[in-house]
Amino acid sequence: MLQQVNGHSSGSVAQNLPLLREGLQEFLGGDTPLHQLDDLTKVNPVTLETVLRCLQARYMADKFYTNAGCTLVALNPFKPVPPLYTPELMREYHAASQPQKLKPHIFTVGEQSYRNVKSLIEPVNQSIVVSGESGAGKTWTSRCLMKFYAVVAASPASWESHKIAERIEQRILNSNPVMEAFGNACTLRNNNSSRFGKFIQLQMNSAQQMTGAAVQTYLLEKTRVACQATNERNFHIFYQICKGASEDERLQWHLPEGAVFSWLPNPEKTLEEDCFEVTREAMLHLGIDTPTQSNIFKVLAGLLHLGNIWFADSEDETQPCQLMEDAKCSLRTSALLLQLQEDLLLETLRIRTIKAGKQQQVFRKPCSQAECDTRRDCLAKLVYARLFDWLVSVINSSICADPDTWTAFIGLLDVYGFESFPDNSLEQLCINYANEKLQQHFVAHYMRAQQEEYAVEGLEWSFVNYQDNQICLDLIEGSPISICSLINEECRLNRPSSAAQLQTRIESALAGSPCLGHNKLSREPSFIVMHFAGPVRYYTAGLVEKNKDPVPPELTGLLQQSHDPLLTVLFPTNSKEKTQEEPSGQGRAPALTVVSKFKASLEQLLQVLHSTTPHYIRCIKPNSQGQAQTFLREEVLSQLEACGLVETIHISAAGFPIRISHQNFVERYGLLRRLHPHASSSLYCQSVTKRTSECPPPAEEATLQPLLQDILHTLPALMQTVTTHNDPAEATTVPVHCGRT
Ligand code: AOV
Ligand code: MG
Repeated sequence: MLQQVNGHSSGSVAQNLPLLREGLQEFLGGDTPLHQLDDLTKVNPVTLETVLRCLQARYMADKFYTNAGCTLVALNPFKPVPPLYTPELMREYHAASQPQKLKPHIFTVGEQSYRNVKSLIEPVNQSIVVSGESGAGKTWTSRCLMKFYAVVAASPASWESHKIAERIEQRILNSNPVMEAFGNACTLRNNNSSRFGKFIQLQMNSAQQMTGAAVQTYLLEKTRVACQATNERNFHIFYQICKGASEDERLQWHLPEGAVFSWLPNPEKTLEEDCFEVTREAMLHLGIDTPTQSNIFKVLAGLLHLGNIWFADSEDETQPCQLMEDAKCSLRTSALLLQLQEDLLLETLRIRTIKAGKQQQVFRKPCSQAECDTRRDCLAKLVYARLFDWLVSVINSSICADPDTWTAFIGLLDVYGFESFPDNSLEQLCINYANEKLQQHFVAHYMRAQQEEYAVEGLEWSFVNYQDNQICLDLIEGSPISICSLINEECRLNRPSSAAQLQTRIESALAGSPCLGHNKLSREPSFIVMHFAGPVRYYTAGLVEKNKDPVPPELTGLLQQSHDPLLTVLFPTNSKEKTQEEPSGQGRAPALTVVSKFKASLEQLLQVLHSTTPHYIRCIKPNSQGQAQTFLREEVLSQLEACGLVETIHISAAGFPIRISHQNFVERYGLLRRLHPHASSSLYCQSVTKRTSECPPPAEEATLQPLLQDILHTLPALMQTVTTHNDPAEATTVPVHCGRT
């Protein structure tokens, strides 16, 4: 049971300590101009309109970061703001006795997480969840946070003993350009859109130095290798090799100037992400030497040539499709670059082998032109996805520290943001599903859990209503029937089913869900999900096939016969791996579908997040054109609504945002007891005072001053109320009221 202590008695502490009064005044704010209000809990009254006005005023005054209670709002400047990210500024936040008193910044969140790792008795893992829609600035933010830790958590010894290139922090930073070159692409929403999810654990030793890192990635959008939407591009790396290769390399990789590749749309678009040199340099630092790099780029060039192989339907169904005349050269070059036998490559692309009967007799069946195209695309996706995973494992082996050298981690989560395109398919369903899960983590952790705790502990509290996205998640992933279960069932039954049938099935089985939108005016079979961030129409054509993601065993078999050193590593010949990874030969139902694998990996991620102390950064996109100094109210408004920012501010303003464990509280502030009766009455609840055995002996007056300053630092609004549990065995937190009432 919690006991709430009236905070009025704490006035005497303020009399004794001018510092405390100053802190209180600042906390209460005043007639501050809107753009100078750096905490949205100080906006009065807190409504969507006032919050929007404040953010707009700040954006126009080049103030891109604003506190919003437990979260930090980050507006995308869409222009370089170098002074915001200098190492000097990083050090300033790091050295500050009270970083939260400096201007709101991602470095405050970074520093807070960093201090949390050490300040508690047991090292506690931290996570920083960066969210926001596509193009809002998540990847930028997590990159800056990594730079922050590379500066503030660098081990001093290594500066002397190693060259820059070998330093662990530098290697960790170098993982970014490599992973972005291979995993990011230009989309309609963002020129540098992450097409995979990433959770990086920055590993800290007991001296709070970063000793290593481990990257976990989630579902790369591999379909992009062979299929790009209008006005979008393939992964950056393909453009980098085509634009940045030397004369010699062009010869080696068969990439003459001006060569046209069907899998390389919009090459004329020049992006800063096209810089090949940066990728190569970073790969070198990660231990991927020049010959290995050349091998990788040669294989990628092989894929580009593969994409230029086209077939024409054969007039005689018993005969294989014809290779188009101008594709012959592409076939030869592709086979050469991938070190495959040309005729075997051709045969595998256009002839299916089926094992049937008791004796498992092998039948050969010519594929239709459409099937040949699918097999070609599948081959490219297979190679690219394995290459990406391999790169991640190489990066991990280069940056991961020995388990016994670190004690806690700070996790940075940067996944693909919510997206809605004219055409949405399984990729968008997975991406938006991931975003729903993260939103739910926030809702569950903050909105719900916090208020429920107040109720359980008997605190006076008027419940703040919030939008719970559980209903939407039930629609997507719930059991027994949900969108995922229906798509999976189609895969399991392995029956011919049209896009229209799938639409009907989803709409009839899930008609009761308020999150299934009314599907009118659809040009093709589709269904609409009302996501927390807005409605999205998903087209059902190809959904089941994408979910099955079938890999004909002949394709893996073909790649296993390659003489290329890299492909030999990516496609080893041991059969164990084959049965694990390719359960989905043609005609067979897959053991694990894309959606079910994704769901399992998301659940794992959330388990990790739940085991950490989370911090939230909400990235907001001020306009969808990516223009600086442009704040489109409507667009920002919908993002604020979607993430429930106003509700978050209400809960933060009225709630107890600062929580420290009971034990830690006693250890830290125990010696104030007795010595300072007023302080003790305000800082302490009776339960602590009663438990004399836990309290350190009383301190001298001299010790008290720094201690009170520490309190000021940790609990800027302790003037109000301090409560704690009577039974510390049962209770673990000491919520500190930080409100203004
Ligand atoms: P995202 O990660 O949230 O989208 P990014 O981090 O890639 O978005 O940001 C998009 C672009 O906005 C960047 O390429 C920069 O040009 C610009 N930008 C973002 N933050 C800043 C900043 N603090 N200062 C200057 N420019 C910035 V996606 O990956 O699409 O969900 O899947
Ligand atoms: Mg990104």
